[in-house]
Amino acid sequence: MKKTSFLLVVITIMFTSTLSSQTLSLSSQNEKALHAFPELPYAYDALKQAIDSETMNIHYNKHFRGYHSKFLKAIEGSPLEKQSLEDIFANVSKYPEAVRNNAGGFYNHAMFWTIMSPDGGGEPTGKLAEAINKSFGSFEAFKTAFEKAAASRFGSGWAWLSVDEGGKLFISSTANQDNPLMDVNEKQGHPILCLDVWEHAYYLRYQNQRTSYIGNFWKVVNWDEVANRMKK
Ligand code: MN3
Repeated sequence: MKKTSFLLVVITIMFTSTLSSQTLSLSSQNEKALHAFPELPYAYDALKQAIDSETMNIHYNKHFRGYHSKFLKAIEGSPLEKQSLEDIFANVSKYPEAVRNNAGGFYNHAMFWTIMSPDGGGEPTGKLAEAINKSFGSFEAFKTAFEKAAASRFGSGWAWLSVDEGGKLFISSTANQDNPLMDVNEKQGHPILCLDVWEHAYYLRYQNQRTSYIGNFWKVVNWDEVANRMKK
């Protein structure tokens, strides 16, 4: 009798734990499909030519993770849970402020990590170089215009290089966590390069020297990824 009830308890525990691990793997699979939290594609100190390890760690683990979890909370139980970020941005003016801020914060940072690389820097080549020359005259002229957009953004925001409807490149800057995909912009486009100019992105190392941070950014730009984004 004692043996039988012991066996029952063991079987029940095994069954319950199998069930809950199945539920767990199912929900993490769903999360993988849409709005999953991406891994940082390099070590925290990998971009030290431009960004110090401590800033990268705090930026990724605190700020970025915060936007992601607040975004999930803001869309919880709404139809937006099944929409891509691009679709959400196309109508973002209709949604609560928390969706705009946190969907933006999630998308912008996820993109920012990928357009930088420890093997980055130098100059773009091929079709991207051609497109930059066509739109801005030269790579140097493009850099100057992008730096101006990044440096002159008052308060917190981002600088962008995007492709417009006609396939032409343009530079813009947005406030807070807005981005060029949002319907709140006068001119919308698909972003292919971005730079975070919030103080949290550079203050530990550069303090008030935003222009030094912008200057060092060019040393880590992943032009291959920017070119990939232009193709899409
Ligand atoms: Mn940031």
